[in-house]
Amino acid sequence: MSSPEISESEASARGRTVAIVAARFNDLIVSSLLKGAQAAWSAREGVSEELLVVRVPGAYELPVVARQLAGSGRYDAVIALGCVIRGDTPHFDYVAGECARGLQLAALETGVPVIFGVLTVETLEQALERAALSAGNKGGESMEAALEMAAVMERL
Ligand code: INI
Repeated sequence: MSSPEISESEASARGRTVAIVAARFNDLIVSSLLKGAQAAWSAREGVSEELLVVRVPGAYELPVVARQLAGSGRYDAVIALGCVIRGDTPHFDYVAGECARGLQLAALETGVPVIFGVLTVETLEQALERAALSAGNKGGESMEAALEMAAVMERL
């Protein structure tokens, strides 16, 4: 077996298929994460496929769709994008916790990487920082993680 270590530059998008599931809750933030992910995809050498983007009401609904996409056999990786802000909700822990748990389960059950592109923050300001289109956009980072994980899984 060749080394499973993948350098970032090796993780090209050539021949890859990636699906994104994105929450509509906190849409100002999530739309920006989506743009970051789409920009990172388009910037990669070798892109040929269209990205599939599915929208759902909130972060709590991300796992069921991620599980369906991951289990379809059509995608090398699935990215879940959302934003849960503690200040907004007394049920932060349930929404954020179940979302994270469900996304990990979707990955473990299917063997398809499911990337956790969900911001879990205290304030809107913290969310805006991580959704900025300039640098450190969590959506863009999620796309990079998705392509790296697709390459890692292919080698194992
Ligand atoms: N969904 C989010 O994505 N982020 C939040 O901050 C949030 N808050 O604040 O409650 C939120 N709630 C909705 C939840 O994800 C479900 O859509 C809803 O409970 C219906 O199941």
